[in-house]
This record gives sequence, structure tokens and C-alpha cells, in this order.
Amino acid sequence: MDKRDVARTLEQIAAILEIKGENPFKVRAYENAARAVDALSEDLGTLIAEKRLSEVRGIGSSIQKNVEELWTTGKMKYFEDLCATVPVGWFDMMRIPGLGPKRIRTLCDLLQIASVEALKEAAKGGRIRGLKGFGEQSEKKILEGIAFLERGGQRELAAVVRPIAEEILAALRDRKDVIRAELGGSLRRWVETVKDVDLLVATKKPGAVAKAFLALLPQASIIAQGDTKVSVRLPTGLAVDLRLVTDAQFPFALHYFTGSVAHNVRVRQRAIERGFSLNEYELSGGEHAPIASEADLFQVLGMAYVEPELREDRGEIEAAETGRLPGLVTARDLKGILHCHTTASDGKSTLEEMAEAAVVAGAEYLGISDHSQSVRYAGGLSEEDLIRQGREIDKWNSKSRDLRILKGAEVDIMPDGTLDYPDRVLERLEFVVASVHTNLNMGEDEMTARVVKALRNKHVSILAHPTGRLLLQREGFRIRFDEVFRVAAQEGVVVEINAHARRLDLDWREIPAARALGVKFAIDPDAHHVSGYQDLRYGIGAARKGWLGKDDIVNTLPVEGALEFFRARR
Ligand code: DGT
Ligand code: CA
Ligand code: ZN
Repeated sequence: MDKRDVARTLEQIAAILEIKGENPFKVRAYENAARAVDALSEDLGTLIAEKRLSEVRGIGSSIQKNVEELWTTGKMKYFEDLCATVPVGWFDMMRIPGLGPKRIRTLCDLLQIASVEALKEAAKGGRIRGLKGFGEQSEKKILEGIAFLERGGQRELAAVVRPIAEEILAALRDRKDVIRAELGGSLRRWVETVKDVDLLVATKKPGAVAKAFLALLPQASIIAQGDTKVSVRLPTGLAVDLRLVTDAQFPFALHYFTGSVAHNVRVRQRAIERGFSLNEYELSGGEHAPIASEADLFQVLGMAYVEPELREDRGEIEAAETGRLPGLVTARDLKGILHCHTTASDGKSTLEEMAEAAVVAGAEYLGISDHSQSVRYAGGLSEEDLIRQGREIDKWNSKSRDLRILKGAEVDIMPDGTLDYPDRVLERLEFVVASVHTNLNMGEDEMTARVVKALRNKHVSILAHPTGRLLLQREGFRIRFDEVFRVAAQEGVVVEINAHARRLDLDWREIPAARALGVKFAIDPDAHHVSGYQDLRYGIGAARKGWLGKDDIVNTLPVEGALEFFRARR
């Protein structure tokens, strides 16, 4: 849990109270508290541990207790009770872009509806335009908002969903009547956004396990419940599917429910070619060696084991047939953490805190790269600031035997392709991360020329977040990758796989083409807080989905190797 989860819960409370028509002061109090939590510069956990939450302006004493309860127990009774009193449909309606709680309340009151489906019907039937405060335009906006949700606005960041899914999985695995259990679907394939959670359990007692599953999620509403499947929806709108199979069925079900659909279709085709028939429960139609695991299944079909991340029908079937699957990078291969911020710019942890956490994370080196001078909104460093930070880093390095800190900067690529520090500043740094943060709406030609010009500067080591996308929020800018990758490979500039869960930029789908042109990569957390290191696992997931091995990634090198790589082009 981090402060964003807390702020989100407070926002949801405010919205529910408002839809219910409760006291506006109470609504405002929760809204203010949500904003106050979101804007905290100090660590929420620290404030709570030191009993200093009351010092924060905007959080009243009863809300304070609720926040403390949520932080320490992971639950808030007030919120759970509140959720239990309102229709689930409200939560879906709250996700329609542009539709605030006040208007939801009016719509629910006047139209007697409580679901997105009913709202859509009403809008289509022209029954909204005549309502007080609404018009044809708002009716159209509502339909557009619903269409957006239906197109995939319902997806959620994998990083938001995975901790919840892993917690449920762990609780199921703890049970004696669960023989084995795994995540399936897009989560198991490490896709960056997911529609729902797919869980699979092997058991002799499906009824008991299903009951236990429901007891784990008391606030969930049940969508479907049968002998082999239970589907629920959490108050946040997230659907969780649990499938219950026998131990003998497990390998087939796991493979099937991991997907992707495209991969499944190819594997089933291959089974047919070999005279079998494959479905989610068995491989039938002929004699074969016993199958107790996915690996056995692949083997019987004459294939090497395909890691879940690769199951997208992007060449893995052919490679598994001919033994050409790559050895994929793992979290243990990472030796250094590059591209991290500190309180010197817009980070929330100090240099020392970031360093200590990097030691705990097992890193041998940590590359600090705060923002450059013109990035005012993010506290960009002046030349003097950089020099001061350099001294702090020297001090750490002279004391520490566990972790070496590298001096770097995240330097902005200006609209004309020049860099935000002069060369004489850049050449003093051990590595330079270059990135585009402004003028994102340029045409493709202009943007390509801008980035290519920056890559030609021999001090640049890493091209950061190459498209600037923010998952579920902002599309990446338009740029010609083939040219950028070719120049990066030529110049020896590393291309970043930004592991920040909202970025995951470069997209995994683009990685194989970049690699084929000779590009090397770095998996960087872009951490603005010590907790940011946790995002590295999503970067590893993306790199694995992009077929990368250890040797493709510069921060798997020991510190001297990485520094040598950066120095080589200077
Ligand atoms: P998502 O939920 O959109 O993030 O992506 P997935 O891949 O988790 O998709 P989901 O939850 O609809 O289905 C889970 C898996 O079940 C999917 O990856 C493969 C399998 N599956 C679902 N529908 C079909 C189908 O029509 N044919 C085959 N062969 N497999 C399917
Ligand atoms: Ca799924
Ligand atoms: Zn950046």
C-alpha cells in the first residue's frame, strides 16, 4: 500500500457520500483529506508511525483514525460498511470519464437507475437530454464515456492489480485442500495492463475452496458461482475469476487460461497435427507420455517449454519447435540500478535513503540522475547543485563498500535537439540519461530529428522512456523507431526500458526490432522514492516479453563493465 491507494480510497468515500446525498461538509472533508494525502511530501508510513498525522493540514481527526486503520491493517471498516450499502453499479458509473458524483446522483434519482447498462439505455433512448442540468451534448458525452470504458477503459495497470492477486494466491496456497495454484491470463504473461484477475486452483474440494475464496473477499459481489468457476467483482470494479480443476486437469487448464488466445490457437493446431485433441482439461485422441506439468505438455507436443511471457504468438511456437528460444533475463541478473531521482529534484527520498534502499535491494551500484536545469516544475539542478550533489556522492562512495553511487543526470532534450546542460557539464558525469519531457505534440519527422540529434551527442549514455507514454492516460508521442534504433545502435546509446509501472516504455512489442538492429537496453526504475525500486519487476517482465537475455542489458554488467560501456563512445 502506498499513499496513492489511501488517497484513492478517500476519494471513493467522498464520491459515494456525495452520490448518497450526505452532508456536503463530510464530502468536502474526505475530498480535502484525499488531496492532502496525495500532496504529502513526507512518507505517510513515517507520519503514522510517529503519530504526526494530526499535524497534516486537511485531515480531520475521524478521517485520521480511518487512514491509520487502513494503513496499518490494509482495511477500513468505515469504507467497507459504506460499500456494502450502495449498488455495485455506482462504482462502474464512477469510472465513466467526465461523469462526477453529483451528476451520477441526479441520474440515479431521476431515472431510477443504478448501472452503466441502464444509463446507456437511457442515453440511447434520449431520456437524459431533458433532465434538469443535462442536454443533448451531455447525453452524447455520457455515451462516449461509456464507449471509452467498453473499449478498454476498464483495464487497470498490472502493477495495481498484481499485489491484490498475489495476496489472494498466497492465501489459497496456504490451504491444505489446495494442491497447487497459479495466476493465469495477462498477469501471468506480464502484460502491462489487465482486464481482470485469473486464478487457477487444483483441488479435490472445489466447494470448500470456493467458499474460502469468497470469505477472503467479503466486500466483493458475486457475479457467477458454479462447481468449476467463481467470479466476483471487488468494490474497485476489478473482476476476479477463480477456476477450480482436478490435479490431473491442472497442466492443461493452466496452459489454456494463461493464453494468449493467439498462442492457444497455435498450440491446439499443433496438437491436431500430431493426431491429438487439446482442450482446457485434457490432451486426448492418442497415446502419450504422462502429463503432470506444462513442461510435460510442451514436450509431448515436441516443443521446448515456453515461458508465459513469450506466449503471444510472436514467433515462440516456431522457436520452441526448433530449440531457438532465448534464455530470458531474470531479476537476479540485475547488478545496477540506473535512472533514479532524489529530493535534490522531484524525488521524495534523499540520496542517502535511495542508496540505503539500493543496498537492501541487492544492487552493486546506483545511478543517480536528477532533472536538469530548465525543468523548473521538477526542481531541476543548476550546475552548482550538481557539483554539490557530486560531493555528497563522493562522501558516500568513500565510506561504503556495499554500493557505489554513479554520478549522472536526466538531461532534457530541448525541442531543437540540443541538451539542457552544456558539454562541459555533461563530460564530468559518469552517465547521462537523455529524455523528452516537453513539446510532445511535434510531428513525427521533427520529433525523430530532435531525438536523433540528441543521440549524436557523445555524452549521452541512455535514451529514457522513448515515447513518453503514460499507460491508460496518455499515448506516446509519434517518432520513427527504425531511425532512432539504428542511430542508437550505431552510436552506442542504450535504449531504456523504463520500468515505472505507468510507463513501461519502451513497449515490449517494439523491443525485438530494436534488438535486431543491435540496440542494447537498460531496465531502469525511474524511481522517485525508495519504493520505486519495486517497479523493476515490471521492467523485467517487459524485457522478457521482448525476448531479451542478460547480455542485451547493460545494467546486468558489473559496475566497471557498465561504466566502460558508457565511456566507450566519448
Ligand atoms: P485480459 O484479461 O484482457 O487482460 O487478458 P487475458 O489474456 O487474461 O484474457 P482473459 O481473461 O479474457 O482470458 C484468460 C485466458 O483464457 C486467455 O489468455 C486465453 C484463454 N481464453 C479465453 N478465451 C479463449 C478462447 O476463446 N479461446 C482460447 N483458445 N482461449 C481462450
Ligand atoms: Ca484476464
Ligand atoms: Zn523522465
